[in-house]
Amino acid sequence: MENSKIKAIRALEILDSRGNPTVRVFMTLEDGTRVNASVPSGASTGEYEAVELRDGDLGRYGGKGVKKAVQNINGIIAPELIGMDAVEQVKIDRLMCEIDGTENKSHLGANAILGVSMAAARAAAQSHHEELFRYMGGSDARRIPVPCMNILNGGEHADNSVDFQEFMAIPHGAPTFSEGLRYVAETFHTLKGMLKVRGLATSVGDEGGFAPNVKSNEEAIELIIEAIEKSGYRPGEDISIGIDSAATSFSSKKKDIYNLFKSGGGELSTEGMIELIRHWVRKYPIMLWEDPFGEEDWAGFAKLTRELGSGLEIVGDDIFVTNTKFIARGIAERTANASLIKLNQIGTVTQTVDAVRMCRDHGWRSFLSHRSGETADTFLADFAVAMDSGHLKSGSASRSERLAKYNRLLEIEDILGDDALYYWK
Ligand code: 2PG
Ligand code: MG
Repeated sequence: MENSKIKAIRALEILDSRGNPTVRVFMTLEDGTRVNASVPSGASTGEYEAVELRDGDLGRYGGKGVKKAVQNINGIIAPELIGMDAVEQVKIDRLMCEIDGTENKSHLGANAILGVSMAAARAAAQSHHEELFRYMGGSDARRIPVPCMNILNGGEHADNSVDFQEFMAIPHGAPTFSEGLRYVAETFHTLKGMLKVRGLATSVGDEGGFAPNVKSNEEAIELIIEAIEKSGYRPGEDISIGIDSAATSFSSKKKDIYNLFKSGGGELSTEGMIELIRHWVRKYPIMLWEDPFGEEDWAGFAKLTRELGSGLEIVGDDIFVTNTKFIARGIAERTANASLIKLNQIGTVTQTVDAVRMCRDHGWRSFLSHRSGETADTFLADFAVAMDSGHLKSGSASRSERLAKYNRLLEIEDILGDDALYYWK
């Protein structure tokens, strides 16, 4: 019989894919199981996300050090958790929230709490000789999410002329995950060739997508559609488009004014933005739109959902921050029809599962997501299969921290063999 009691927890300050400090947690169980888990970090963050504790010591990493979070794990969390069974995820997570004592985890830091929470899940799975996706999702966890590949980056993730943060290629028409991944990776390579021919930059943004200085946001989507066709795929049937405007990053809170300053596109009201989206959705094969409005523009979200929600997945990221309090309001007010799900926005595995469950219970989809600052940790891939979310985003077909998750999904597909499922809805 495995003894999955926690024997030791130790944290370390490491660097993420942007070279900024983040937290890695090592956990050892009584039966000798030893795992680690690393915490991601966002750039276009929502105001109400759980707090990522940073040292603020300008003498180290420009204030971005996480020594305090590490110390909170080693000095406060570890002594409380040692002796608990790693399978008791809900108890472990609840206890950490109680010790923290704040609503937004600002005392211990969501980066400290989440690292331990993820490590506990991974340790419990390993101790019980289970794959992580099966340990968390049960024996029927077998749907591999459609990879929404962010092949063109803008917004706060790239120094270019594109306002919208992410342009995703979604291979919903592929027969399997591995074929879908191939469809969009090939499209990524085709796009690179097209950019070269046009004399545009082929350097990549934070999530591994290209970041060219195109003339308008519209040119970005047209390039992608051309790349899909040139790769031998049918836009709208094999591959469709998803957009994350990350509109909070170019909105003025009070006035609901959107300033497309990167492209020089001028200012748009909420109504003007709806008009743009309506026009794009009519013209292009767009199936998903994340954060079309800023986090304060609940009315804009609801209006768009009323108008286009039957045929378009409208995803709230900054507005819901993976928090059941905001998702519940969104469900009551019909703000959207899906929520983005990011573990570090809320800060524990249990609360993230709660957010997914709330979505499922009300007919909403949950869209599992990495952060723009990542590590090689592949927890997200297993988690997405366990949550049966049907789709996930983990950046582009470049940068190893992005591909690590897609590669883990290839492994899971291989483990499942003929039992693996792959479909959009
Ligand atoms: C987003 C994410 C991930 P960030 O806005 O959806 O793509 O970006 O991690 O910077 O918040
Ligand atoms: Mg987003």
